Amino acid sequence: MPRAGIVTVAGKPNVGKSTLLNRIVGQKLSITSPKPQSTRDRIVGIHTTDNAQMVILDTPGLLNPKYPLQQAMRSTAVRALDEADVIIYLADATEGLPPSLSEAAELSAPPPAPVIVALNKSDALNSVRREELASHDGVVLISALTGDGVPDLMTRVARLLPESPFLYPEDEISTQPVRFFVAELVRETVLEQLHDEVPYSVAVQVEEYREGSSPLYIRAVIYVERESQKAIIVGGKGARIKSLGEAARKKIEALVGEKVYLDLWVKVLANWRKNPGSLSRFGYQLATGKGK
Ligand SMILES: Nc1nc2c(ncn2[C@@H]2O[C@H](COP(=O)(O)OP(=O)(O)OP(=O)(O)O)[C@@H](O)[C@H]2O)c(=O)[nH]1
Ligand SMILES: [Mg+2]
Repeated sequence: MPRAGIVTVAGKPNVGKSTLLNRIVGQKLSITSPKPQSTRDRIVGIHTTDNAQMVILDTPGLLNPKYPLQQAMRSTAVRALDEADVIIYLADATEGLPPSLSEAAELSAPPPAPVIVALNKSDALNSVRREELASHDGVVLISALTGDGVPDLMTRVARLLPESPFLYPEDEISTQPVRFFVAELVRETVLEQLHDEVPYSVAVQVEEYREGSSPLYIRAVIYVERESQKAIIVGGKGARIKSLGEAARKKIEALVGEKVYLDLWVKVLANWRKNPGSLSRFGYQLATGKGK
């Protein structure tokens, strides 16, 4: 009997969860950034081998929420922990041994699935420190960036999966639609090119995706919270939005494997991060009361 199940990757912001998902799936699905809080949704990546299928859930970094968008991010991460068959608790090796997942995430009850503690960014350690950390029982040292230690982690995860037929066709790599990933790539580009509060005030929606057109026509809207942010995104003589559009278009072309015409717009949706209606419009789900 093969093994199959849900593997949730959770941990503090910026520890490399999305980089790990991309490494396991072998394709850039989840956006990554040196800035924390880049992932806001649950990102699904599917990894299938001869005898195991892992449905990997990348999650927003666990933090203490300060406003409704962060509450939605936290409850998304907590729900993904509840759904897991196996949990990879990822931490930054350069910060030493982490507190337990329950402690770090301030969970009201321990997570229901077995937890593997993986310390990432081992490439940034000196050899003495690396050996010292590797000597701790129950800790797997990895580098999502170089791939070091990832096969060993995968073997340990596979052993903990329940016996089950595969849940998805073997060649499936995600359950999310391409337009979701397109919007995320635009947001990643904003994280790369803009700083301070602006990227955090940005949400992106694909409003038109003209299947069959050549080049593939995609209209996407960058939503910001204030007029002043809109002015920054547009830039002098439209220079910034042009450069955002060019960089995002290249990433989208790599994803869809064809030429793309990216029609990029900027709109203001005042204080959307605090507004439940706006959050649900962007697909960010606030807590249902459970698991908070
Ligand atoms: N040196 C090193 N850097 C890494 C490694 N893995 C990830 N990073 C870097 O760490 C930063 C954060 O990576 P992400 O994958 O976006 O982290 P995350 O945990 O998904 O972050 P959030 O979604 O914001 O919670 C990026 O700059 C990555 O390139 C690693 O193994 N080694
Ligand atoms: Mg992430």
